[in-house]
Amino acid sequence: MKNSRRLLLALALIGTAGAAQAAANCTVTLKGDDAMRFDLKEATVSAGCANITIELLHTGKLPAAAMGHNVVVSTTANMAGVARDAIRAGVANHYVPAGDARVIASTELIGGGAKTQVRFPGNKLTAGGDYSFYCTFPGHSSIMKGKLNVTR
Ligand SMILES: [Cu+2]
Repeated sequence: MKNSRRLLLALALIGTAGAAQAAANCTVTLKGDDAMRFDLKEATVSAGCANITIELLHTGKLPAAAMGHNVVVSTTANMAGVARDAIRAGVANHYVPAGDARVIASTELIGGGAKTQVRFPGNKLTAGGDYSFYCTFPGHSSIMKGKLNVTR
């Protein structure tokens, strides 16, 4: 009787651990506004996700030409270089350098009231790596950026 109770407790603990693992985060929702801010400074996703979805909602009213936002994901080390080259890529390319291997994922550029999303395989990220998400509209990445934590 005592043993079976212990077994049940052990099973319950295993069940809890399993639930924690199953809570892999595969979706991030970011809001950008007319004050050039993202609502999150940090987000967490799992490299084990078949696909990771990053949603961007522009909660402002200004048009994309004046206050456009996108979300780009790269290693933090590559952020400054990508943001610099993004300006040359221009608005026609959503301020994302075309075919740039440093860009792990990127959304289109949107204006106030719009929303967009990008989906990419979780295995493009490495658990524990140093990644950032940011907006590459000229001048925005110095403020519109956050840390993307990656778990297994
Ligand atoms: Cu922006």
